[in-house]
Amino acid sequence: MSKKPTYYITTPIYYSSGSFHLGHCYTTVICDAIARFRRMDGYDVFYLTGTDEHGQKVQQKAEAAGVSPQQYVDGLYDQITRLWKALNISYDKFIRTTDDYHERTVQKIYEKLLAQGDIYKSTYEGWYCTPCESFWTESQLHDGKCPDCGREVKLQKEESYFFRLSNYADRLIAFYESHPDFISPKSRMNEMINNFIKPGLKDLCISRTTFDWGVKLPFDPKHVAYVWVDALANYITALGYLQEDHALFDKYWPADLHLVGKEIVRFHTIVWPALLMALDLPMPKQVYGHGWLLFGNDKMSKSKGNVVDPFVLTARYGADVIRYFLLREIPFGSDGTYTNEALLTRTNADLVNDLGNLVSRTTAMVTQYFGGQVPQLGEYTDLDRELISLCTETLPRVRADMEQLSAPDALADIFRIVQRANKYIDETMPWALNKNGDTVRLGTVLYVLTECIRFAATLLTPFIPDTAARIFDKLGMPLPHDFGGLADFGGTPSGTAVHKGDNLFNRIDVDRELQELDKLAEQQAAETPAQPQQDAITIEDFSRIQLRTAEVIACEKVAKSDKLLLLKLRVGDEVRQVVSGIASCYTPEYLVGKTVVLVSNLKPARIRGVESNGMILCASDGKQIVFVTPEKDIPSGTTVR
Ligand code: ME8
Repeated sequence: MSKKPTYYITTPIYYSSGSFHLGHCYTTVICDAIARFRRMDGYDVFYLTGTDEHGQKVQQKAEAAGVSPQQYVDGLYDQITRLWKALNISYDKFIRTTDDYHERTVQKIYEKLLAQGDIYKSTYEGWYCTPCESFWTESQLHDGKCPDCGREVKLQKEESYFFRLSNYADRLIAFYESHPDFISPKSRMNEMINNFIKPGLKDLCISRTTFDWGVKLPFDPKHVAYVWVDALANYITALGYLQEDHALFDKYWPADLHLVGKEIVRFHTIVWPALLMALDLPMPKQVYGHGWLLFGNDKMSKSKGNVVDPFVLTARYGADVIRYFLLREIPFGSDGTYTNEALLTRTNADLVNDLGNLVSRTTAMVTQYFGGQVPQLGEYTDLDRELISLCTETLPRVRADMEQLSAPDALADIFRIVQRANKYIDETMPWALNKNGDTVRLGTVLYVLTECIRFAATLLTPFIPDTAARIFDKLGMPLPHDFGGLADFGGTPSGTAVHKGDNLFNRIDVDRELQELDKLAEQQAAETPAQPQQDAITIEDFSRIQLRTAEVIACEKVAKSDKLLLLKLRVGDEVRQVVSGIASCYTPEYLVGKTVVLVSNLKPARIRGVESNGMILCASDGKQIVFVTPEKDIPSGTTVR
């Protein structure tokens, strides 16, 4: 027997920094359908997914939740693995970037890059987007914000290690040119070359010192690995690269497909190949950047509060309804919109009407007219032959669609069998054949229909595996593990015992269900605790601000200003002068003798030429300003926290 060709497919590893929404399921469900299709089509498949558990964002979220980063990522790991189970995801391996073997290998990779001169130490100065864990230069920002997600960026200056990415620009372009399918769809290749490589590739900052939730660099442990290098390495560490047991690496690397969302194509087609070149490893065959699942006009995203909960949807409708929608409705490579209505309408049209009806009508007629046994086959007519050709031509079509990774086209092709078979029932009118006692023709018609269902269900197995299994159960046949049974029309033995059983899918009353879903969403919103703000500060951040009580011992107006007062404050043993913009609400006389709260470690500043050494805390609603004061007497200079 010849050895099976290998096929290594990966999803990105998911950030462990929030809960998961339907958009997150998109990449994983598509990869799952591709992986299942390839397995049935004779490949030895390795499907990898996992979680991206390090980084500043995770550390901040854990602090905000009052748990350790490890506890935090354990919780999210638990959540995502439950989600993949609910969606029937058939991954071969799940990697966590906190796994020991991964961390050790990332350290070895850094050591190797350092030893060969691909890494050097310098100072990073530039802009950082924490939610995207991305570095940007001033000129790359859009209106001062992150060009990827539009959120605030922070100016960072820190000692860092750099990867000599700039050395790889020419080799990258040459590689893209000689491998035109490497970046897909094609438009994304031009985007990479024109927007990122041609303007000049800068060396990449690949270590951080301002937090410690990451892989420590073995040669300088106050640095942790940049989370994107740590994350990208998962594709090879999971296979045993630089480890004692590297059999999987030898067998499966290079990857056949890294399927990723379009916003992270840049990391996968510039940083990742450059790192692989530095490590002298073969390039992955393809990086495909798919579009987004939109909710209204926005990318579905937890931070934008438009989350559709996949746990709720899978529990309510089952994995296959959600899988089918994601695989069929969103044109591959482009963005697609999610609405509850689109989900329900698509389910009713394709799964309830087309597929469900074909199976229930056929099994009901076999039961009614032939006591539940697949009848004998008579002579085929031209009409039968048309349907038979459609069935036998569909596997090559679906194979070609899946070569292009297009599940929507593959499903459209498979459903052509289903739709044509439903029409065939109307054309052949088995009930009339029964009435006329034409048992031979009736038997042939029902045999042809049973075979059509077998063909469609076999081809649907990678996409909606539970439904396919239920159909085969009704047909009294084992679920096929490959497409071998599609070589010939006529594979079903006559006499096979069929049973109708429950409907595959029940018709959904769309209006009523939409109301139910709205109610559920309201309930969920009421139960969901307010999300920590995007730019939430840590307790350490807060502790850098020194607040102290202070007594106003003198106060006067600042010359030529209607707004400013100059206050003299006693802060413990010290006297300070502070300028405050509260003249519209307070007279100097009123303030003398009052206790205020002072930000005592604010950098001194000159306001209208007058030195101000601190700031007093006030609340303002836009109309009035009131200063903050302790509820009871307390000595001046007391710490406030
Ligand atoms: O990017 N529509 O992780 P992630 C479609 N940790 N796909 C979506 C989506 C949406 N609305 N929202 C998210 C990361 N995704 C990194 C990857 S890999 C070395 C490191 C997709 O959890 C997104 O495009 O933010 C990506 O493919 C996947 O979910 C994980 O995103």
